[in-house]
Amino acid sequence: MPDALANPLDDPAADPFDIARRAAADIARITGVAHHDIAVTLGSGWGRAASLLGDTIATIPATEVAGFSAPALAGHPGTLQSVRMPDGRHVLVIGARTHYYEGHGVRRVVHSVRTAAATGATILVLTNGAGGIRETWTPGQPVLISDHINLTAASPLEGATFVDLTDLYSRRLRDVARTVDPGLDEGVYCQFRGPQYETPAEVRMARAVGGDLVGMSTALEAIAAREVGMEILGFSLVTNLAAGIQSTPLSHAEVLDAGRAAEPVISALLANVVGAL
Ligand code: 8IG
Repeated sequence: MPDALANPLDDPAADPFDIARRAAADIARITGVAHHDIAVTLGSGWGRAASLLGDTIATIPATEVAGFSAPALAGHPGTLQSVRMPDGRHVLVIGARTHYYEGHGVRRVVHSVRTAAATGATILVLTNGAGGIRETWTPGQPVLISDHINLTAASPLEGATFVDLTDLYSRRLRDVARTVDPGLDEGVYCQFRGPQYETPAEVRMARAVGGDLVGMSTALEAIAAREVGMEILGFSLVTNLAAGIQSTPLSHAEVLDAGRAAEPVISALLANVVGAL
């Protein structure tokens, strides 16, 4: 007998794009908004952007939408929000990220991206909290993602799906972001599986191979977004310097504190950038 609490994505025979279309239909029905133009995934520290984007039409618990699950992490609200911007465009704000380290598989990790595409969104803005490798960066600083290195050894693509990842983090959208804040620096994001933070040796490795930021999200989501043809903008909030770059041990509390302190500034930045896209 099927378990009513089971996630349909956990059935290996299910088509994840079918479930994404069902999720989009759930969102349209519950919000009353038939089409979204832009999707924004909110990571640690970015949570207050939604209310600055425009009028919230509806906030729905992610658990009411096909394929989504309850949040695993305190500080992540587990909601989807439909926001109407002053120019009339609709933004789907995703506050319900599933991380690869949760161990539920890549289909669940990228379900919000596929759902956003199925609602009509053609632009995806991915935000996260990350460790900074460059010594000139300080906690609380937002950085544009210019490219990524996927160190998870996983992929959201199934079968012989050969997807080009050139200019994955759109140069055009990064240029738009810099019209809002010309001081924005950019760097290469390395996704590790986590949930442990890196060893100092792993951070030196990440730096040696061209990484500037270390985190546990975003790269797999960006790959899935490219597969469905979305244009991608990525932002990291440097919440801590990566292990060994800073002299003190990393703590989740420190990460949350840095996020809270930076939140008003970076949320306003994000809202202004999305308004300009
Ligand atoms: I916030 O230093 C945050 N997320 N992998 N390393 C990794 N993820 C992070 C870090 C970090 N800080």
